[in-house]
Amino acid sequence: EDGYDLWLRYPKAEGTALSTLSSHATSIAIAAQGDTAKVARDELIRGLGKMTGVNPTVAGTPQAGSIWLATPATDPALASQPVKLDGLGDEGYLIRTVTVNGNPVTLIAANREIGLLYGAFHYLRLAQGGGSLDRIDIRSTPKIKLRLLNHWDNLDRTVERGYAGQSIWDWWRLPEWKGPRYTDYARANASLGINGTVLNNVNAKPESLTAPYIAKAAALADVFRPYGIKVYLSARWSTPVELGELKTADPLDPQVAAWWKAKADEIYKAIPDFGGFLVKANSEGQPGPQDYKRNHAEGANMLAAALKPHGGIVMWRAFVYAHDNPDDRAKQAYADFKPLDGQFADNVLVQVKNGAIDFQPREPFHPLFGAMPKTPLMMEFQITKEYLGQSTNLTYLGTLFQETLESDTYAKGKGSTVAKVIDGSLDGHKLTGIAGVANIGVDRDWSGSIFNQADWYAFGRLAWDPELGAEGIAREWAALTFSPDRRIVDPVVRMMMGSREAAVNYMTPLGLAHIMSVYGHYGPGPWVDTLDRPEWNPVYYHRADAQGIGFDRTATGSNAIAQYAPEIARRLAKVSTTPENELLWWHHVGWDQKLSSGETLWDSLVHHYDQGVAYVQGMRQQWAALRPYVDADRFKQTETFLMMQEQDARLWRNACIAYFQSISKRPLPAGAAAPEHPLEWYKALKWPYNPGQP
Ligand code: BDP
Repeated sequence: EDGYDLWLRYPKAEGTALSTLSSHATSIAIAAQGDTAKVARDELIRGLGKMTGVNPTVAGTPQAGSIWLATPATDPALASQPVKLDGLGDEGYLIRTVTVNGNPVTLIAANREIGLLYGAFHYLRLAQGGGSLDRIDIRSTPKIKLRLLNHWDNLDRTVERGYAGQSIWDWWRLPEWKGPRYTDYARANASLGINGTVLNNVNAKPESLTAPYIAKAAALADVFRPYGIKVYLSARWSTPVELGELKTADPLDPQVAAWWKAKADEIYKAIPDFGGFLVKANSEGQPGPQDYKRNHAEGANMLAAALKPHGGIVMWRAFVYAHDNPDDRAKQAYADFKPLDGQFADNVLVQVKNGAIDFQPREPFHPLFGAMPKTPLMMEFQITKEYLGQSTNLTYLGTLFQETLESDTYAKGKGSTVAKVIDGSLDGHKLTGIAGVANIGVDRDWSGSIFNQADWYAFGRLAWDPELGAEGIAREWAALTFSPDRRIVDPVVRMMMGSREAAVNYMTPLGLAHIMSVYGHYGPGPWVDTLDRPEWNPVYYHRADAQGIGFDRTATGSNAIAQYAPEIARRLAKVSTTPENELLWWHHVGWDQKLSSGETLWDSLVHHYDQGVAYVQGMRQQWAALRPYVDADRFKQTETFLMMQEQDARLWRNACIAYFQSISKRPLPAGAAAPEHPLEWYKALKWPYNPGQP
C-alpha cells in the first residue's frame, strides 16, 4: 500500500459485505454511449470487480441485480420509473432502488452523462462502506458551479509551495506522451466532483500562453474531458509585452484587447471547452493593470471580453498588498476591491483567499466576503499546507475549511454565512466558484503523505456541498482509505478532528499569525525582522513589546474591524467580546490581562503551546495502537511523520516561548518546562532546502 490508489482502493469484500455486493452488482445496464458514460461504466466494472472478485457483465437492459445507468435521452424506459430528474441540473444525479420487470435494480439517473459518472462514484463509496444496498434513495446536486484545483506548478516542474515532489505535468513530453497518471488524476478529481483545473502557477510565465504550451494544455484537456474536468490557465498580465509582440499591456489600449482576443481564439481552437484565465495582478511584484493606472475591473473586463464569445471566464485574484502602502496588510484587498463592486463584467469572478493575510493556521474570514454583493466571489483555499506543517505534519484542513465557510458575515443579517456568499444563494449569483491550491505532485501517494490526501478529499467534498461537515467527511475518507472498521475509523477521525487546532496551538495560538521562519514557512521565526518589506517580517504581525502582544486592528489601531458588518465590528472592538482564538489578531493585549479562563494572557499563551505539543503526543499514542489494523507501509509512514511532527511541535513551542519570554520578562507558569535551549540557539537554526520555496 503506497497510497497511489487514494480513496479509490476498492478492497476485496468479505463475508456478508461480499454477498450483499455480489447480489447488487451482477451487471451494468447502460445505453448512453458517450465517452463520459463509458468511463462511468468502466469505473463501476473496475471497482465492483475488485471488490467482488468478479467483473460485472454489461447488459443492454436492466436485470435482477443490475446497476442501471440512465439518462432521459438514451433511456425512454426511465419515464415509467417513479423518479423526477427536475432540479438535478447538468451535474446532479439520483441513485434509487427501483423495480424493473419485477426485479430489483439500482438506478443511477442523471440528465447528463457527467451526472452518471458522479453517481457511479457515489455508489462505489456506498459499496465500500459495507452497509446495506437494498433501499437506496439519494439525490445530489453540486451547490457551487466551478469546483477547481489551482496548481502552482511551474513549467520547469518545480511546484511553488508544493511538498509532494515535482509537478505531475510533464511539459517536456507533452503533448505526445500522455502518461497514465493523468487519467488517474482525472478519476480521483471526478470522484469528488471537481470539474476544473488551472494547470500553471499564478506567478505565471508568458510562455504558458505560446503555441507549444497551448498544445500541451490541449493534450491534458483531451484526457480530462470525459471526466467532466475543464482546463484553465493562469495568465501573466504582461504576456504580450514579454513575448515581444506589443509595447504595452494597457487594458484600455485597443491593440492590447485585440491581442488577447486573438489569443483567446487561438486557445479555443485547440481547446474548444477551455475554461478561462486565472490572474494574479499587481500582487507581490506581478504586473497588472495598475501599472497603467487602470484598476482591477478594467483589467479583468478586458480579458473577460476576449473570452466571452467562447463562454470562458476570468478568475481575478484579490490577493493584493502593495509594498509602498503603509496601511495594515489585512485591509488592502478590501480597500482595492470593495469600491469596484458592480463594475466587473458578468463572466468575471473575484477569487478571494479565506483570510485577509495568507493561509495562516487560523485567520478570521476575509472581509470581502459579504462586502461585494454585486460580484461573484470565489473562495480560494490552500490545500497544500504551506503554513501548516507541509507534507509531514498531520493537520487535517477539513475543520479549517468548515470554520471559514460557516462564519457569519452578517451581510444580510444573521445567517449570511461565507458558504452562502460562495454558493451564490445570498446575493442570487448563478456563476459561483471555489478553488483549492493543490497539494498534488509526483510522489507515489500524490500529496506528500497519506493524511494529506484527506485535505484534497475534504476540499472536493466541500466544493460540492459547502455545508457538509468536516467530521462526516473525515469519517468517509478514513473508511475509504483504511477500512470501514470502526476500530480504525473512530480513532483516526478523532486524531484528525483536533489536529488543526493542535497546529494552531503549537505555532500561532490565540490569534497570532505569520510568525514562521523565512526558510520556507516551516519552522518558527517570530524574531525575524530583516526582510525587505515590513509585512514580510513576523515582528510586523505579533508586535510583542514590554506591555503585551498582538496587532491592534480596532479604532485605536488599524481599524480593520470597520471592514466587517457592524454586528461583527462591535463585537471585535472589545477584548472581552472578541473570540479568544482570534484575540491577538484584533488586539494588542497586555501580558497580565486576565482571560476568560482566569489565567493571564502570558500564562495562557504558554499553556496553548503546551497543549499543541500534548495533542501531537496523543496522536502518536493513538496511532501506535492502530498497528494491528493498518498495513505496514502506511502505518510506518504515519508513525514516522508523527514522530517528526512532535519534534516540530516542541521546537515551535520552545522557540516561541524563549522568544516571547525575552520580551514579556514574565516567569513561566507553574509546571511549564523551560525551553531546552537559550533563544540564540533557536535563532541560529538554519533549515535545509525547502522544496516549495519560490
Ligand atoms: C503566498 C505564497 C506565495 C504565493 C502567494 C499567492 O507564499 O508563494 O505566490 O501566496 O497566493 O501564500 O499568490
